[in-house]
Amino acid sequence: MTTILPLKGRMAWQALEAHYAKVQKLHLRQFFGDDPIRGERMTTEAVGIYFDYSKHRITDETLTLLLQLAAESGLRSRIDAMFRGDKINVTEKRAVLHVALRAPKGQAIVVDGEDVVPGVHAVLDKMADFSTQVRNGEWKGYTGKRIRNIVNIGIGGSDLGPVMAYEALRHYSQRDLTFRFISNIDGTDLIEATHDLDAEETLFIIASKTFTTLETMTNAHTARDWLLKTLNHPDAVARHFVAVSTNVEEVAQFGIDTANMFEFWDWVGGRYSMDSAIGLSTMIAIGSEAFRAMLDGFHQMDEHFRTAPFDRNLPVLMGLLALWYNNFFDVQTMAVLPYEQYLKRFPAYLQQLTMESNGKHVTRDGTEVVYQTGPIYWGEPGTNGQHSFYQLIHQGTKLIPCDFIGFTQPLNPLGHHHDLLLANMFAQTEALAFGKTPQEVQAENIPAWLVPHQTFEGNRPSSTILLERLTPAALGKLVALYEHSVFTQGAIWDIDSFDQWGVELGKVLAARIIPELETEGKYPLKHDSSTNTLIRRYRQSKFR
Ligand code: G6Q
Repeated sequence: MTTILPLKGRMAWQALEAHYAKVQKLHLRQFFGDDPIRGERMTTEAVGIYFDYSKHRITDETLTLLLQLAAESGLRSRIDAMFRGDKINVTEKRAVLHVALRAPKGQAIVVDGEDVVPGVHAVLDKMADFSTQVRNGEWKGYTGKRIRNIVNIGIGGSDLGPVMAYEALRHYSQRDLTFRFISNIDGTDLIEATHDLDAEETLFIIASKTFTTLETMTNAHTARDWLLKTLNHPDAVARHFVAVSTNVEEVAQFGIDTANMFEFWDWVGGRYSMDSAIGLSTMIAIGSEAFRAMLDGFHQMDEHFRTAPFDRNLPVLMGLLALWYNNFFDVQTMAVLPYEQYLKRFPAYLQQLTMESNGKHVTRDGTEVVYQTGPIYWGEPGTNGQHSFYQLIHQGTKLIPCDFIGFTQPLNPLGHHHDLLLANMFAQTEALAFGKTPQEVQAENIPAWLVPHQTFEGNRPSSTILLERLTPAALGKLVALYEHSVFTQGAIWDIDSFDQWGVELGKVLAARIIPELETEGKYPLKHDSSTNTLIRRYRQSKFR
């Protein structure tokens, strides 16, 4: 076994530092001027995704060094360890096997002596059976009416994936079914999601890996009360509630028939679970065949990540580029800009995937890191963003690398809308890279005092990720692309990308304050003076 040095001790890291000093000021105008085929050369294509990374502030040498860093960081063996089912989530002592969720029948992945793939397919079959019954109206509510409304109750990983996938694949969804998602403990979420629904036609999916999460369980109990107010009999619960969980006891305790529980496993992290039973609402929306097509898309990207040489490996290249800016240019944030309205929730989904995974301050053995880890991800669909925050990306003082995501074929062809959409996307990548020089502005007869305002320095990097059509398979490929890019970065930083102690903390923090808000003032307050005063103010208003 080769020893892996701490990040800053790796030869490639040191070479990259020296290299950065040489190339940091070079301009994309010069790169493209010197190499007329850069825009063809610095691209790669795999599993139907065309990835153009030519508009990045890199030279061939940068890439060579980044790839060398990946090699010196043991990325290959880390990938193999994940796919083999090793317990690479070290702080929770768990395997990390979202890739098993999309492994085809017949492939074997062994965890603790057991091949997990047959279990995955058994749950998929059960989901398919249930989804079909809901979709074709065979699954009836307690009073015999067919189900028309599906409400997913879950939060974090048990919400963001289902919401994003539903929105992304809405084009393929069964239109006579209504889908709603409740996540927030704020009662408004539940009230607004249910106010116009008929309880007799409503099915709740309680999606919670642990089945103990405060928000989800509170919402689930309130939803049960809401249902029973109309249906008036405890037996109704079994017809109107199903569960997605790893916790059989709690599910049964709630009153859900465990025959209607869809299982998953502790080796599936919440933010990596949209392709597990957590995707039940997605499957009901688009049908089991389309869901399996999505899984196949995920699997194609998994295989690409596992087998492609790093210099043509999309997630590896993407991860290395993110690291280049994060660790050498000191970039703080990355924008994800889908030119596809159906992907409107994709940036929000990616925020959890990227930031919960790589927002870590110690390495796997607990040593404080001496370099930056996960950048902040954010974004909005184009062209909307162009009319707001793009100003800062073009002319602000911060460097923000962008991922532009587009599809050559529209799902809803309408006049020349799609040409206009993609023209905008391409134009943005061009303007960001090349800018507009003072001479170019002057040539337009702009008064001298306005020239600095209308000058664009350019040299703002972006990737362009182009696919043909937003199909279920394409969505699977895109999500897996980001999952493995996150993995690549985390492996090089030597952090545990699969735990989330910051989130666990949030789950217990409020517990102490809850009773203090629910009693009328006598409870002794032992917080700091700010928190005590806030609590008193709340109580005064509540018990006035
Ligand atoms: C994901 C996180 C977190 C989790 C939610 C919901 O990786 O762990 O977002 O998904 O806190 O947890 P439950 O599914 O257990 O309710």
